[in-house]
Amino acid sequence: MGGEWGQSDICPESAQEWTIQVGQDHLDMDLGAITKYSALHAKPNGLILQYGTAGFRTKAEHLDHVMFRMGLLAVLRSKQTKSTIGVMVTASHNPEEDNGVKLVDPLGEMLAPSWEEHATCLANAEEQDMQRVLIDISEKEAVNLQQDAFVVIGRDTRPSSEKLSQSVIDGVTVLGGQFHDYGLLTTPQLHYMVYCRNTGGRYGKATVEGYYQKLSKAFVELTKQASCSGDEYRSLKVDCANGIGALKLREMEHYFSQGLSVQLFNDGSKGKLNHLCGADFVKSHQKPPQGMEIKSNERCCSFDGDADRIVYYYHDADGHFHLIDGDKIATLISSFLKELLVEIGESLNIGVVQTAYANGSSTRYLEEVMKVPVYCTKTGVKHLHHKAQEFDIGVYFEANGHGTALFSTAVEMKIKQSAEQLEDKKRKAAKMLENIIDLFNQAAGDAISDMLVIEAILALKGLTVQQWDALYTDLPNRQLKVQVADRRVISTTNAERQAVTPPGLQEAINDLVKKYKLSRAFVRPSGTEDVVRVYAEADSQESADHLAHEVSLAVFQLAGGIGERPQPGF
Ligand code: NG1
Ligand code: ZN
Repeated sequence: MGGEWGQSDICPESAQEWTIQVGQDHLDMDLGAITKYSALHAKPNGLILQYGTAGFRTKAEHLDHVMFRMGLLAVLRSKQTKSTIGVMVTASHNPEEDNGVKLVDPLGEMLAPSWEEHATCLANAEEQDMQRVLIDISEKEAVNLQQDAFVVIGRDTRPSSEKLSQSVIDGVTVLGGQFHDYGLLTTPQLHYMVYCRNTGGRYGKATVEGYYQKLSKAFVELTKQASCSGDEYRSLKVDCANGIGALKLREMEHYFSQGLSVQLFNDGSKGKLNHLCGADFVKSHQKPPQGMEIKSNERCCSFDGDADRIVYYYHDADGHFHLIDGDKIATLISSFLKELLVEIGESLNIGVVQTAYANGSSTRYLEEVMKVPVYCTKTGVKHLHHKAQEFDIGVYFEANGHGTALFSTAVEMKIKQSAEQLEDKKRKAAKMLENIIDLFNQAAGDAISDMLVIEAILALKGLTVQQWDALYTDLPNRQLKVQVADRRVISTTNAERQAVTPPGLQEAINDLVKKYKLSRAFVRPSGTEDVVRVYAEADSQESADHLAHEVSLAVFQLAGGIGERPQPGF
């Protein structure tokens, strides 16, 4: 989320209200050392940041104090949960000058909401109040300060990341926490490490080597069973957004090369991170990245800057660009899983989780053709992840390509048994499912893991990228941003599909939507940028564009727009 300079209303307690209630326990915090080190990572006066959809994100030069303090917080969280906690230094698809940080909870999940609030309070406390906030958090959360703490740290390839991760380490160390610095990692690799460490190695080995081996073994096993394995279709062009994905894919490629050959583009050797390339650029501009030459019908994909998102695309014979986004990825995956379950003869409950940004055609296809129940949650993977945990098999994807599949422990056990006990075709299908389960990163959406899952499914089903794309046709859509004085004036309900405030906005949107066929539109304040996002879809691109523009005008008028009025045309 963009940095704002002003008063925080998130932690309203004034310094005076913090009566000195330092209990015996807090003598275990070396307050003198904390003060001394904190001064070396001093907070710029008045800077207010919020732990948003994906942690803190802003210009790298404003983040030193936040990193130090997140090191402190990770130690408290680790002591409280008696588990390893992760800290990832990245700003994903944001420009190279930005950076960010997020904490990873014990099972590789996003930080619990109550701790997000603590993170915001701690990051925003002025220097003189910092200690008291720290003490308050440990009291509220009943942290046993004598408990050991262990924190693992990863970072992306931004020029600012190395120094910032050192500030995290300073925070961890000053509170007496132990740590392991993995150095350069993709975000999902760090989630994987945390998950492995907290499940006694059952999920996998907590090393990059362990990650490569686990995924590659599953992938090679799967592709061995594909009839067209090894032919010309088993090659893929990958745009790595000039980010960490390039480094890690290069390290990993020889592990899986017998099943797939990858050609890397935007590998960071010249271009700027996320600049005119990467999954976010391709999805939002609906065009190929720079620096990649695409021949017709070649299968291509793009990662984002920290390799937790992936989108596919190709050029058809007429040179038209076709994007295959997270919705179509979820459709491919869930239909394959459903087929395997039918083959094995298991009736497990499988659900797909989307957000309001999912294309209406994908939802219709999943519900009406595939007969898979679809659920909609608020934007942000933590919401999707939690919902997906409710099913035996939960597949979740944001339209932007962030997602994975989750399998309950009972399902994993059942499938393992089936793979041993069943015979012939059923056994083969169960083995396949066993490998697919291993191939998914169940801790977080993961571009490398998702890429291998998709490649395996396409190979096993003998599908070309065009056949995959033809499952359904996306409804034309448009996403826009509107600048307003305070985006918090917009509040929403029904998984962000309806605006509750400001008064009159939802009525205005309803009236506009009525003017177009197959149309839908909604607005919500972004959790990562200081803007209001507008989404519209309709039966033609022209209609979607018009509707999005008209809704932007309504937002501008009713929600305190600033700067220039939204103009038509894109
Ligand atoms: P915001 O800025 O809250 O819309 C964006 C993405 C989310 C999610 C987060 C975290 C869209 C419309 N929004 O959130 O899906 O990925 O960033 O990276 O794509
Ligand atoms: Zn990302």
